[in-house]
Amino acid sequence: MVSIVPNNIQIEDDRTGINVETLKRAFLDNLFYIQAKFPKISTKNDYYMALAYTVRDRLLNRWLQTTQTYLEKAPRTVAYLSAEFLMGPHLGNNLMNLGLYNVVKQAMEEFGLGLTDLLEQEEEPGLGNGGLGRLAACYIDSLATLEIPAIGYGIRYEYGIFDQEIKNGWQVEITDKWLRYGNPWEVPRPEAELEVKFGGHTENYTDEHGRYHVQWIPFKVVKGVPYDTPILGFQTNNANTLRLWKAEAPESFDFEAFNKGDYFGSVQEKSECENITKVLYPNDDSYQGKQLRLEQQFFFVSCSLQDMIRMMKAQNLTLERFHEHFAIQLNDTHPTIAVAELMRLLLDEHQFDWDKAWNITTKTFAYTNHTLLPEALERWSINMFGSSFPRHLQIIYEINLRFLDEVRIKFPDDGNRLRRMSIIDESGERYIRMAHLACVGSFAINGVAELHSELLKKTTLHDFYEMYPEKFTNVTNGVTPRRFMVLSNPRLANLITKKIGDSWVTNLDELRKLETFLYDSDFCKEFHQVKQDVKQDLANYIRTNYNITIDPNSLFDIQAKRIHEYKRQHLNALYIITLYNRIKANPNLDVTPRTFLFGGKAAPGYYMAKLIIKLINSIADVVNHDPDMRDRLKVIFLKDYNVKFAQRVYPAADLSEQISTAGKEASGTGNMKFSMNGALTIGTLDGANIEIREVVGEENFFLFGLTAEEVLQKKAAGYNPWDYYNSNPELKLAIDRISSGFFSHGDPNLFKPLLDSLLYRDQYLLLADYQSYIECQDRVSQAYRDREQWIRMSILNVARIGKFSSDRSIRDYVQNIWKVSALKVEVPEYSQSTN
Ligand code: NBY
Repeated sequence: MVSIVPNNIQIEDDRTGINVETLKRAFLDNLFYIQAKFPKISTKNDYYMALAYTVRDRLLNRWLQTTQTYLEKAPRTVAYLSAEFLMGPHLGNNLMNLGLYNVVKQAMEEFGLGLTDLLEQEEEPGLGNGGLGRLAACYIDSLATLEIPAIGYGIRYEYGIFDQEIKNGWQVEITDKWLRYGNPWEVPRPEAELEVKFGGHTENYTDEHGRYHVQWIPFKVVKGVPYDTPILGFQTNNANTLRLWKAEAPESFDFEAFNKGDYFGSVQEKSECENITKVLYPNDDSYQGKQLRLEQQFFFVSCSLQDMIRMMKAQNLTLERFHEHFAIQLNDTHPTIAVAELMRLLLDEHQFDWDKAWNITTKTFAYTNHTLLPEALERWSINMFGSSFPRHLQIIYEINLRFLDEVRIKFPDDGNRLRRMSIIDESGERYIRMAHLACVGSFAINGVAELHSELLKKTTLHDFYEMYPEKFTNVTNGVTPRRFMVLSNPRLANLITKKIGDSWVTNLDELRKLETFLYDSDFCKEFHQVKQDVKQDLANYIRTNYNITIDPNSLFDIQAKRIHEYKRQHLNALYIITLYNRIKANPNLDVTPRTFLFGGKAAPGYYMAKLIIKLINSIADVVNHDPDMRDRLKVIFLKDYNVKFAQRVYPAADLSEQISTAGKEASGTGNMKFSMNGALTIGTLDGANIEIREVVGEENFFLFGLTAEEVLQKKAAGYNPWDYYNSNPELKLAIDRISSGFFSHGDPNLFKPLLDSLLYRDQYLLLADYQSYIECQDRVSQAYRDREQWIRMSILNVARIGKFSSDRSIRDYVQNIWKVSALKVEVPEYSQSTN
């Protein structure tokens, strides 16, 4: 291999050197030449930027070597297509992965700068909503760490998920201007731009061989410009690429319009093109049929597929082998229009015949489902879809025609089945069912936890399971222990490493070795001390930012996730009110002091979720100001929960709230992050909770509530929430306290919609699960009093959580779905040579 590092110029020290003196010089150099500042006039952000560039320089050699290696060896490559990548801050992660954390910390200290302060400066790229986007980020980390050739393809939203403020207890959304101060981690590649078509019509023609073709004549063309971010694995040389697409107008001016004097018209057209990647839709687990959203999906999918085809050409590979070269994972149905777009590219632009194109397509895609909630399944109205993508509509019709023929042969005389399975929903206004297209167009279909994958086969995708049983599989989610243990909880990581060495970081099952120390009282003390110190850190943060003092000796009970009725933050709220009522009734009651912490954003259009936030803040207001509650109960809603803040929160939890209605949470991933950091879980038998309980041991997990099956039975039997309200005095009192206006300055109407929903529908069975939850919470309070036993339970959670490393998930995908191999990147040593 030819070295791509110029060896005739002396770049070693300034750009790649890693001793303290070199790092300091490089930092000052970047401050001067990139930020154009000298220390005296530098802001914190200038220092952050100078450091970010210093670190980026030290990534580039690995990144370019990786790119070159992949280009030369042309290995089978994973393309992870996701409308969301919720990466979190890059600087700390890159320092850790490069092994430069400590030396850089020292270098900064010698300038009188605190590294933690600089890390705080980074505005995280919030290019995702919640679990689904963060999962993509964890998988990108594991792919690089496992040295798997992979590309993450997505959208470079100019505005990511909104920033949340709380005003008078209500959520207020602020636009996320994450690019305001520039993004040092991305490299724009305007030379690699591509064109994407929209709208218009199709025309048929016959070529010189008498073959029939279709041509798409678009109404408009938009340019896609890739922005690349290196994703370095943990202590490897492999740095994969996250390639995010930005939409731009084809030319900066429409000269024709300009010449006609329509200056504003031409500028407007430009801004309409750029609208496509302007903003992330802030809904999680519910979709809205917005045309711009569909255009976002097609835009990034088309760019990505064209990019893959272009790469194969550059490597002199024939497109006949597309499916051998790429395994494309569809992260939910959001990129599923890729099935039709790959067909179009092969048919119309590369003259494949249908069967050949379909064979390639269906050997390329694999589909991950993330939800069973019917309101979250994407469907696009035929009219809307056809107006933006007339050619794709034809292709989808043809796919459906052939598919239904197949169904007819396998299941003769079953008209209902045909109607149920059709890619086109014809029951009223006609819709395209994207999950059906994904199932038909993919060779593998997976859910994200065992229960979820089983329920998919039994319910939502039952017909597809009967049609294609061999396509179905499960890959239980996982999370990266690098970001969520090593980086976010260095105290715990150091203690673990001191005991069992450091190989657990890439082989998380090794945490099992901690079980040997379960009755080692010194270890238990140290483990407890780590938790106390981390809780103290969070308490300090809360005192500084909220002016509320919380006691690190109280039980930190945390529910941090998007706000949704099925996640049941309001069930947690009902328990707080119950405790409050008990103490009011008996001020001398001996209670285990608790601090209830909530964090999470509500979709801006989701009224009920916003009302839940208001309820929590209203309860907090009353509880925190009631002298009877002092030193016993505190309630805090932490605003603007994001990845950066999550890294502070997981380490400090004693108790993790995973209380969704059984059968509704596909997996959950926060549950894993809490448990990894030694929190015990109070949870239902839902999503990955079941598997977490299985591995940590049922005696180390607080279980309550109905099972998924019981939930269905109860509903079928005619569930009536009033029965629970009328027969449970504590529940009645809690609800009555809200409806009386006790938490709303006497206003009985404020929370009425929420209470009506509970009493008249209660589709998530809060009232049915209330008693079981209360009793379980009381057991938690008891258990926390025996601190030594609690610590052992906590240690066992950490020791047995190995299964939930995203490395394991990625190995599952690699072996069972993608069939790709690792390719180690070699980086020639050059930093000593000066010839
Ligand atoms: O994906 C979540 C699931 O709720 C959770 O159980 C699972 O652990 C996680 C990872 O598999 N789903 C999720 O986060 N979904 C979204 O964020 C989302 C975003 C957009 C849309 C739908 C869902 N949309 O239709 O626009």
